[in-house]
Amino acid sequence: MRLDVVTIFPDYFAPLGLSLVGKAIASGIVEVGVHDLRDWTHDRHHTTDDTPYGGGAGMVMKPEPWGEALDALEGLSDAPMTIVVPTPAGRPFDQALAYDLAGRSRLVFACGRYEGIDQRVIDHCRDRYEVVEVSLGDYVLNGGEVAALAVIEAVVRLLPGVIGNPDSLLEESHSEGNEQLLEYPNYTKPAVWREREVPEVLLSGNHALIAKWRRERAMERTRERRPDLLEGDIS
Ligand code: 6GU
Repeated sequence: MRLDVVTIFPDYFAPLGLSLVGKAIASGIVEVGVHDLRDWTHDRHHTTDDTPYGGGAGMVMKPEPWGEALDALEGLSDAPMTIVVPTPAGRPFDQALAYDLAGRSRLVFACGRYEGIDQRVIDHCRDRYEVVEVSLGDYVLNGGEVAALAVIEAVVRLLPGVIGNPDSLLEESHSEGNEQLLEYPNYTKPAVWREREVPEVLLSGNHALIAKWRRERAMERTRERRPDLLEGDIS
């Protein structure tokens, strides 16, 4: 998979060199390019935004640098581009969308400020590429960079060969749709820590009993914290 990111803050993407995503890059499973939008400006101040037509607070990103940037990126690979636009006005990002994006050969992240990119850029892209506007949730970030990092991590860990033990992915994929529950609490050694004991059932070696206990804890948590995940689920 090839990933490109266009941003006015390329430094935000330094962490891509770390951890699991960094290893995926080093092993060639994913190829990443981070590009400074200002490289496609032509004025002495490298202007990327301007005041909104119709008035209002904040600034809107100008279309011309975006048009040039995306034209330039198109030439870097033959794979068809999916443009991912992080925006609080987007479709809620979830595991199903992460699997969808992981199945594509080329993602281009267009990171704008939260007031957004001139709508004509998105419309122009929709005529030429697949476009997915994604939101991480109902809160506002200053720009798309942190959201793009989150989406990239969620997607790259699904690529074949990235996760050492694919069983952990299997468990997740079984927990799609109405089967989705929050994870049960986990414990490791020591068996007693600051007078707190690990639940006895987990030390029993009785795998059926352990599975039952975990499902009950997961159900309890989900009912308490995310009842929306249980809607329409009769179990
Ligand atoms: Cl994807 N972008 C911005 N700017 N803010 C957000 C978001 C995305 N998701 C939640 N808040």
